[in-house]
Amino acid sequence: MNGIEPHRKFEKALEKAQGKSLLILLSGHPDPDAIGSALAHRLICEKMDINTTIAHVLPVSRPENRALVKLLNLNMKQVSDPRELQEFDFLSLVDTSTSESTIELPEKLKLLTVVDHHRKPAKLTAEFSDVRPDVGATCTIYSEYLAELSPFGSDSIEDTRVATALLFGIETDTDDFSLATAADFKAAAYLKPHVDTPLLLRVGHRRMAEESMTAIGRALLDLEVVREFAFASVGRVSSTNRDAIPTAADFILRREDIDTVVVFGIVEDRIDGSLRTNSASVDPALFMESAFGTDPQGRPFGGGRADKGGFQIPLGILSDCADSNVLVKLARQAVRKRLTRVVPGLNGDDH
Ligand SMILES: [Mn+2]
Repeated sequence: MNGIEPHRKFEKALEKAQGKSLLILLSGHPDPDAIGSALAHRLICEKMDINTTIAHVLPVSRPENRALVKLLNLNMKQVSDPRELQEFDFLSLVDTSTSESTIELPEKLKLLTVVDHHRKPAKLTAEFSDVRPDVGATCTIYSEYLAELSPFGSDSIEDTRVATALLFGIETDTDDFSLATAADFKAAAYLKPHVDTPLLLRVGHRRMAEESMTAIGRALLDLEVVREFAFASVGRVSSTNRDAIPTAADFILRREDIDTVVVFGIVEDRIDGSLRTNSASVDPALFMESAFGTDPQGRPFGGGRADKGGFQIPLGILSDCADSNVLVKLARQAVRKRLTRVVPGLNGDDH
């Protein structure tokens, strides 16, 4: 790294928030990488006399993520009303560079820091940003910051909590280290002596809600395959079990003749989908944008990184449709139609 090291610039940017209040707003459904990063961010802020709150709009949806929150006794605030954000002066984003789209942010809230490992957006207006698409997890970057700015002590409960969450974040974002880079392993080695291993084992024991398993069953029945591409609808799922969608996508991708899969469902008032690929020629972000385009504000409906992506499309007035079966069918037709733009051979009729 040229010039001043990133952790020093990060610290310098945070100095602006000293004595003020800072919001870490997680995007989407908080995942372990975002949660671990947020905890590390808060730990650094607290030592700098910055009053810090971790908040999220959408619920923590996967059972293992709920277990993480519960077992580590994490204090995160779920917000739904923009007025709840009025008290904050500064905003920090972790594991994303775009702020949560389902809530309107107060104008005076200033974006102070962005630390992420997804692809950098064209425009980024944060005071400080450290975006490294070449590392497996944002928790890896925060582990480096912590090692420099707030090294772990030997018997602090808070340090154990943060180290455990960070390691779980790296573990989940790198598919149990199979996608981990040298930087991720280095961070994991730093964290390991401070981790509560029995707790990590309990959290990592992945359980699935009944509703999710049923939804995955529906996706398998709905599966449509065109050469190496597959897509399927899980139908309607509650926002608590929204992760049935990526879980189904991960599962279907294991089929040996498929290299790219899109699974979607209806969650509350939107179509919510996941893409998974192990094809060298599919770029998830490009795939999403070519298929689904952008919203009226010019923001893409979907985004992605190397091997995965997601999209959310509001249903608008269609969400008033009382007949869930009709709605699921309409959504399937609409998504399928869009996919024909990027999947040659997916013409013909819906089944
Ligand atoms: Mn991540």
